Amino acid sequence: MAESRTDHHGLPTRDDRVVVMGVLNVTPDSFSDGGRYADLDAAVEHAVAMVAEGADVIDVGGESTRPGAVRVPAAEEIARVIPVITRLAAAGIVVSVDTYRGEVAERALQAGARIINDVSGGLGDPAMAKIVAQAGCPWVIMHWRGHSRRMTELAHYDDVVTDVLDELRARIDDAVDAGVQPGQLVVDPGLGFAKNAQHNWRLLAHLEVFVDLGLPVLLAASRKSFLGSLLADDAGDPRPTAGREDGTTALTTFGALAGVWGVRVHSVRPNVDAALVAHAIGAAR
Ligand code: PMM
Repeated sequence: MAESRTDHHGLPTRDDRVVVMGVLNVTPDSFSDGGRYADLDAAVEHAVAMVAEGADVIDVGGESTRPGAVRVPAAEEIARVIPVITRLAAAGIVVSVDTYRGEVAERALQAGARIINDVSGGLGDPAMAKIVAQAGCPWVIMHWRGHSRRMTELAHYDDVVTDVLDELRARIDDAVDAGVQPGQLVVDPGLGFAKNAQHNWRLLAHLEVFVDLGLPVLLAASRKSFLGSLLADDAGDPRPTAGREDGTTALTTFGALAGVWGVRVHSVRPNVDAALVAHAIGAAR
């Protein structure tokens, strides 16, 4: 089986499929796996299991970003993520840290994280861009309009595709102005962040405009609520997170065929399979 290799900034890529990033939320309140991996050994065990299933990166997050979530203090976020990152890095696992705090990013890099996954695209902390420029590491910049507490009220667009694209371009320009090399950047349209279900579907339908930016694109649709709404039962109740796996896998196939670099998912094995299927079709064209 092919292995992932890293480019000179440390971003993994593969010849046989898109990169699969396994989600490891070490928070008591994340929407789909919150609370289950708060214990250090259990978190490490789960990460190792995801790597065994084919995850190329483990994305460690210590603060929930679900709509309405309340922020945790930086010290608490650090206390949650650093011990896990230290253990995973020591085991040779490629770790990204899901944070928009520069201080947390810096500590995570010292502990062995190789990628910064910043859902605020640099807007959450003015210190972040300089830290990334200094470190030379890959930086996922996601489209973001504000903290979780108020993101529903920020979900207004003239045209969601062009607005998100323009706002992402501005984030790229800001990053480059701060000394970050374009080759360090990965872009993410930010499904579910200040977006309603219709916005998410429109972004997915036009994924190629993000791929055309010429930077790697990360797609993070796994178990999100727009899937729950689509797959609602006859009474209109959304499908619970555990039942959104097949929908997630369908989007991985779609995203891989649309040319994304990677997918961020909770359940690794089915998405690795989907990524291989998509690659086989692409390669046969
Ligand atoms: N979504 C969540 C967390 N981190 N990171 C990126 N780059 N893109 C996302 O869409 C994203 C993210 C929220 O989902 P979770 O609670 O399952 O981690």
